[in-house]
Amino acid sequence: MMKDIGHNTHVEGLVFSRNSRNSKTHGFGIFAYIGIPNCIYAFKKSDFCEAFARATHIRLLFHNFLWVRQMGLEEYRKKRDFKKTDETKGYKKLKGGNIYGIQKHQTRHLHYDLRLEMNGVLKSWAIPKTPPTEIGIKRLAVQVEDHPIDYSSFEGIIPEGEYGAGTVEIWDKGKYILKEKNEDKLIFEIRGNKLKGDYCLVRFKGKKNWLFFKKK
Ligand SMILES: [Mn+2]
Repeated sequence: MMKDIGHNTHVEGLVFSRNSRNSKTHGFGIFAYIGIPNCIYAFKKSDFCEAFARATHIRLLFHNFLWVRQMGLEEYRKKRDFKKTDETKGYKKLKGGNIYGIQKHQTRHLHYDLRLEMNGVLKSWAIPKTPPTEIGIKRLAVQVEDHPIDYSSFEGIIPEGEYGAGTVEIWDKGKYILKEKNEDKLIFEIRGNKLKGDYCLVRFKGKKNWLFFKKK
């Protein structure tokens, strides 16, 4: 069930499952999940795997069978019961393209969720106050779990008792252009309806706390 894997195909998961074709050795059935974000990569060194890894830019790190957990949507999925919420499971293959968005999320505590598409997911920060449209206002932005790309178009009601229960509406949307990026700092131009111009996210305390502000 291998699909054609071009250079631009976003291969996000690879699962080898054991099956015993003969009694002494284990065969490995290979299933490539294309466009499913954040599965677990599992490799066994073989010519096939090397070719596959080359074609998909996945690096083989070890010679033996191993599992490498990718940063991703496990946390997003773990928190949600998709039988009860209309939020996306995030299995769709999507192209996206520098998506920027802010969702107003009315839960027990009103906040604004900033989304920036990066590496096949939406990096996400919860901002407890109105996002800054002017220079000189700095907002706390708490990094939260990555969200699927199609979450950016989600509006609706998350039922009572579910994670994030309340209403979600799109507050701003558009594109962004990344200008500078390191571990602790992102500078990017936002091209939205409400936010426009150069913005900065700077980590300031602990791992999850960032400051979000418009740049001079
Ligand atoms: Mn939220």
